[in-house]
Amino acid sequence: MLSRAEKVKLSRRDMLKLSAGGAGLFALTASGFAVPRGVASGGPVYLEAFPTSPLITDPFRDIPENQLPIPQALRPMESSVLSALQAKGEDCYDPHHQDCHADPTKPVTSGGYWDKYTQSLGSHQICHGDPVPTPDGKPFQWVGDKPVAYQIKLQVGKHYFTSSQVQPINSFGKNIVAPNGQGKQNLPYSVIHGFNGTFPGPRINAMYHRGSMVRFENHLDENPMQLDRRSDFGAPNNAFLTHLHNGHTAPESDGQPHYSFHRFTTLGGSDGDERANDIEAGLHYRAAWEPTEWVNQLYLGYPAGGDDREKQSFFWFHDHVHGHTGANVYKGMVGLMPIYDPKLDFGDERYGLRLPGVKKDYGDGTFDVDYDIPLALYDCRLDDGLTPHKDAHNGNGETHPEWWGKTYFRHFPNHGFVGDIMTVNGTAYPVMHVKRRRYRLRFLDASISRIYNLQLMTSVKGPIAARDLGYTGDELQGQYRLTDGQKWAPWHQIANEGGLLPQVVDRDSFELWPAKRKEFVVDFGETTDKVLYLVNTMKMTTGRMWDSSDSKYVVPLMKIVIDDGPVVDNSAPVSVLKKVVLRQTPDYYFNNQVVDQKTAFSKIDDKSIPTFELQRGSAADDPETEWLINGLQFEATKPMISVNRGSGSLWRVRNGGGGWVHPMHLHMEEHRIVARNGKAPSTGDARHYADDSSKEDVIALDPSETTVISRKFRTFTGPYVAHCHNLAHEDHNMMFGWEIVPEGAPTFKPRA
Ligand SMILES: [Cu+2]
Repeated sequence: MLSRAEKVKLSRRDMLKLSAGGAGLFALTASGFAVPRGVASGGPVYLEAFPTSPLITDPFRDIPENQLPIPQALRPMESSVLSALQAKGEDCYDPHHQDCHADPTKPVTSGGYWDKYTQSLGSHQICHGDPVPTPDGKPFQWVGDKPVAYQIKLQVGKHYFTSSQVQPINSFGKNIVAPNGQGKQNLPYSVIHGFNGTFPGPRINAMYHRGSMVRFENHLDENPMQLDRRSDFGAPNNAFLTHLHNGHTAPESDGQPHYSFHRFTTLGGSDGDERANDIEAGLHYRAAWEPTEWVNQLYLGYPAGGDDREKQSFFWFHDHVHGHTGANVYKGMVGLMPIYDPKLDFGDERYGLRLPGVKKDYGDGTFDVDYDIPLALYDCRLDDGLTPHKDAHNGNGETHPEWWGKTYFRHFPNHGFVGDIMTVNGTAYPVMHVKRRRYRLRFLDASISRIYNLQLMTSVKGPIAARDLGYTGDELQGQYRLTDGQKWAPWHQIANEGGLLPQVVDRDSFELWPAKRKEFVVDFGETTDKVLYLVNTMKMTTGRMWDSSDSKYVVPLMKIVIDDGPVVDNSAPVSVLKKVVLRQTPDYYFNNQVVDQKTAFSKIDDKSIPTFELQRGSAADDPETEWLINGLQFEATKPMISVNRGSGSLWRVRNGGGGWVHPMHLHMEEHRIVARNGKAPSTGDARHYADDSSKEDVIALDPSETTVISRKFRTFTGPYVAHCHNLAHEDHNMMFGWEIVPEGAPTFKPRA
């Protein structure tokens, strides 16, 4: 077996040299590609050089091949598939047979995991239909006697980011020829590892009170289309670990490396095989589902406490293999899961809150909703064949001309990873046709590091290539600019990632940080314009944080064409919606007591509150560690904090450094912001106000910012994680494990 050091190809010293590259200050070499300053002058050819993607020559073309893809609802597993699985002894509905490592005849009732959490590894701790708590003590109303069962295969697939031709350019923006000797040409496919082989993956439209059982299967050892799948990023063992971000989900269905460490090592009663040894030696990517393996993940559709006030609205599911989360997500492991509510928000604009949406019900537990559109943002870089490949896991500084035009990735521990092509639902510069009526737009930032500031604009001149405006280097990011954009601000925000807001909040523009979601009602009947552009105005040339503001940085992401003609719109007019309480406000907790906002706020300096500080730093025993929390790297064997099931408290989460921002994500239950830099949300930073007024699962942490949040830990026991969702930070250990133990069991807090 290779040693740990041999498997990690880049040493700590290499990392420090990398860091010397600084804040993405690139110089341009004679050959036309960018390298860090200080390197171009003759030092060793190093590392953090990015390719310049070829220019997409016909963006925003209004042709069928360039329409915005809108994922449609995944339908249930075929009954023949289900019966075949049952015949093999792999019944999705067997609560004790959750994965390919479980033995249905022997639910484990001993061992370290059982002793600590009183749960069996490989079993579902709560099933659809089980008695679960509700606020009034009445039985929780499950819909149907079983969850809807889905099958999702992790598959190799091909993906085209555009149907347009592309022109190879260098970082000066000048035309060059590709390594194949051709200039303008079609873009080749990029190989993805996707849910059912697509990017973005399938959309599951879920409904509260009805569970979804998703059987994820790893088929990444198969290549039926015989694609050229050589590349150098993604988990090296082709593993997946799917996390439903941020379902109220038991650890065994949560898809994260704290649980999976237990699942795949001896602590949980495994067999001490080579895989367990690898994981204990630090190869955490082996604690995930490898080819031929499968797992049934159960998403209950049960809000925390059975409480309507805890219902959320827009999940997404993505990969979480430790050390390779960024690479695997970038390689395509992204799926969308709006969750509706049979009481007020069930996808039918005639009833309940009357949010925009016309439902097509398939009668099998699945449905589609027109005028309710998910928009997943994702940025990428395409190989120029000239830029050397080398990062923390792969490459030796060689170039790959044969990979020209395909996705290029670096683990890039210093900053993060930003692309120069920005896509919506996997397509660069698409067109979306809409009618003059109200829509529900659900935004998701599925990027590794990029933060967006989004607006709608009109433009007479239309998009102009950044290079034609004289921009070079990092200023080429986004490829196009609007030079005469006029803002149209129709954003009526109704939800964030924590679910519906208490009330509609009007926005001029809005920031979207990695993994965050924001939902809006937009009324295209309020404008007489025919064409609008969705634009990004946040310049962010490295993964650290945004650059200083630049009013000329207006990058069009998507063209919206408003079609005239008769419309039917039964959704509530915005003026009506504004008078409605969308959501009853959930509680705050201090010392396991429900408290009001004022009391919670009065406790923000209390010494009993645990503090989690996000820091830059290294660790002697892991050359990949670039980030720490409370001085520690992620350690799957030692949770940083232990809490009792049913408890609730304040946590303090702080950005310990001035040079970076961190989207800090906490699994399991959403939190509420009690204070941001010592101020209550209503008096705090207006940029974050709408999120801070409700629940959320990602804290947007500005440089050196301190937040105090209110959390509760209901329903399940077991190991969870919290981590930065700049996936380059997460993959380099800005994560901590935490656990929920049964009521009355001993707990601990992080060291002061
Ligand atoms: Cu971070």
